[in-house]
Amino acid sequence: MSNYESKDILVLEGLEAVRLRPGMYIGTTGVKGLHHILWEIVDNAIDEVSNGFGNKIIITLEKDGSAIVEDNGRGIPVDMHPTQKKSGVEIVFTRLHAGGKFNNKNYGYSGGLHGVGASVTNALSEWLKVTVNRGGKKYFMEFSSFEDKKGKIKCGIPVTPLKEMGNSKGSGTTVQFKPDRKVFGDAQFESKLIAERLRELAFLNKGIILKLEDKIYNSSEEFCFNGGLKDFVYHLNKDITRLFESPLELEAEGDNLLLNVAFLYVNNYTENILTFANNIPTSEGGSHYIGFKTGFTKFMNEFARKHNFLKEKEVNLTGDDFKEGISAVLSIKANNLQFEGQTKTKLGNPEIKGIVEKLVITGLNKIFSGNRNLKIGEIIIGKAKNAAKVREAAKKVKEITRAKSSIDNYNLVGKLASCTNRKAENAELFIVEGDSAGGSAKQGRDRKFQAILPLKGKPLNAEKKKIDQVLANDEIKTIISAIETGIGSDLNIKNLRYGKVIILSDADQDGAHIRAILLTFFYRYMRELIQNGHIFIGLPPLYKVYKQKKELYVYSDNELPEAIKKIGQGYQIQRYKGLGEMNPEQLWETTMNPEKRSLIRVTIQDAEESEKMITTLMGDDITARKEYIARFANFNKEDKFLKEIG
Ligand code: 28F
Repeated sequence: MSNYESKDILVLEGLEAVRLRPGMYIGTTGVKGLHHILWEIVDNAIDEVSNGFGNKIIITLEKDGSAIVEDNGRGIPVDMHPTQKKSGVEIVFTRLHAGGKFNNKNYGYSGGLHGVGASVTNALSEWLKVTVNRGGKKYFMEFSSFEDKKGKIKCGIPVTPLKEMGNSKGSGTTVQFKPDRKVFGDAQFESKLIAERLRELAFLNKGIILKLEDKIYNSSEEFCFNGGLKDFVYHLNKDITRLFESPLELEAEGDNLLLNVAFLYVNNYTENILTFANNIPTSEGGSHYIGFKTGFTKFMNEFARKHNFLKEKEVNLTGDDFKEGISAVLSIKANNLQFEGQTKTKLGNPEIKGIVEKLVITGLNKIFSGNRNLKIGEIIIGKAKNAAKVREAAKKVKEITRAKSSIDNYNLVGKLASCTNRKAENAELFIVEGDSAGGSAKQGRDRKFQAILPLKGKPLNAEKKKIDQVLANDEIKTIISAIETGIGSDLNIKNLRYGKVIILSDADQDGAHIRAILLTFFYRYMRELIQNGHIFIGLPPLYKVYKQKKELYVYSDNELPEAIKKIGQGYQIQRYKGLGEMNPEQLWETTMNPEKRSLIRVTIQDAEESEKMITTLMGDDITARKEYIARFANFNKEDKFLKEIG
C-alpha cells in the first residue's frame, strides 16, 4: 500500500512539473502551445483510428474556450491496471508518457509530437472530462486543476474515479478540456490553423474522416481523402503542368517501419518533397529523406540501364538530376523516433536511412515491374537527363562569366551593344534577328537604356534543332551572359541586367521559328523571367500605308483596311518583308520608341505553346509540323495576346 502511494505522489509531481515549466513540454504558452495541447489529444485519436479502430474524429471548438475531441475507436481501456491499480483512463491522463506511445503492443506505430501525451493537456487545463464507450457501457471521469489551501498548485487531479454511467451503443473516446487561462492567458484556438493541420492529417491517413466544428464562428469543415498521399501530391500540383497525369504511389513495410510515398514530376526545376515521420512534418528532412533519395536514384539508374533509356556510354544520373521537378510526399511510421535540429523537425535515427532506401527500391520495383509504367519511367529519365545537361551548361556559363576578362567572354559579349543605364527597371535588351537589322537597331536605339544583341539567325534556324544543341549555341550563350541571371536552378533574378528582354524577329516563318526557339529556351531555362513578366515580343509593322506626307504603320492584317480608309484615295502600300528593310529611323519610330511601339508581354501559356511547337518540329509528323509553322507564322495576328503599348 505504501508503495502504491509513493508511486502516486510521483505521478502528481510529474504533472506539477509540467505546470512549473510548460515550455519544456509544449514549447510556448502562447497560441502555439495552446494548439499543442489540442494536438496531444487529437494525436491519440489518430493513433487509434489510423490503426484500424474506427474511422472518424470530430473536433469541436466551444464558446467557453474549451475543445472537444471525439473518436469512434475502441475506447480507452477502463479496467484496473494490474500493477498501477488505476484505470487505463486515469493512467492515460495522469502519467507523463503514458498512452501507448512507446513500443506499445496496442499499436503498430504511433505518433505524438514529443510523446508527452494527453497528461500534459490535462496538467495545463482548468478541467478535463473523458467519456468512454466500451463493451456496451458508458464511462465518465473528470480531472481538474486548482490551488490547495496552502496556495499550492494542484493539477490534473481526478475529481472522481472512473464512473460507469449506464449502457451505450458503439465505442469510442470523447475528451473535452478547457485550457487554463493561468497558463495560456488570452490565447484562443484558431480554426484556420486547425483545419490546415487536419487536412494534412487526412492526407497522411487515408480514408479517415476529420471534422472540425467551430461553435464560435458557426463553421464546419470535413476532410477525408481515400487516395491518401496520392491525393496529397495531386492537391499540391493541381495548377502545375504535370509530366504525367497522376502521382505514382508506393507502400512498403519492413524492419518495423512502414513507408508510404507518392510522387510526380512537374514542369519546373525545383524539388518539392514533403516528409513526415509518425504524421509529424519533418521540414528539415533527415534520415528518411536521405534514404528515399538514395534509393530512388539507385533504382532509377538501374531501371534506365535495363530499358536502355541510359546508353552504355552515358554516365549514371545523380540525385541532383532527379530532384528537378519532383514533387513527392513521403511518410514513415516507426517507433522510437528521434527528432533533431533547431526546430525538432529533422529525423535523427541513422538506421532509418538504410531501411527506407531498401523499402523504396522494393516499392519502385513493384511500380515498374515487368513493363508497367514504362512510359512514365521514360519521362522521368528524360527529365533527369535534361537536368544533367542544363546543369552542365549552367556550369559553363558560370565559368565564362566569372572569367570576365577572358577572350571567350570578350567574344561572347562582343556582339552586344550595351546600354549605359545599369538599373534593370530602366534597361531593355533587344534580341534582333539578323545582322543587318541588328545594325539598324544599334543606330536607331536610345543608347541610354536600350541594348542590342543581333542574332545571326542561321545557326538557330536549322530545323530539328534540339534544345540542348541550342544551349551549346554561341548566340544563346551570349544571351545568357548578357542577361546575367544564370540559368536553370542557378538562376538568380536579383542579378537581372535588363528589365525588358525584347525579341525582335521578322514576321515570316523563319522569324516565327526563331521566336519559338527563344521562347522555348526561356521557358525551359529562364522561366522566372517569363513568370515575372520580363520577356516581350516586339512587333515590327507589316505595312506602311502612305500618300505624300501622310503615313500609317500597320501591325496586323486586320488593321490594314482601316488604315487604307484613313489615308484615303491614292494610297500606296509598302509591305515590310523583314526588319532589315527598315532604316534606323524607321526602326526606332515603329518598333523601338516606347512612345509608339507595340510590345507583347509573353505569358507562360505563350511559352508553353512555343515549346509544343518546338517539340512538334523535332517530331516526325510532317503535316503537324507544317501546320504549326503556319500558325506561328501568324503570331502577329492573334489578338488573344496582351498588347502592351509602351
Ligand atoms: C479523443 C481522444 O484518446 N482515443 C484513444 C484509445 C484506445 C486504447 C488506448 C486510447 C491503456 C493504458 C495505454 C483500447 N483497447 N481519443 C483518444 N483510444 N488508448 S486513446 O490504450 C492505451 C493504453 O495505457 C486501447 C485496446 N487497446 C488500446
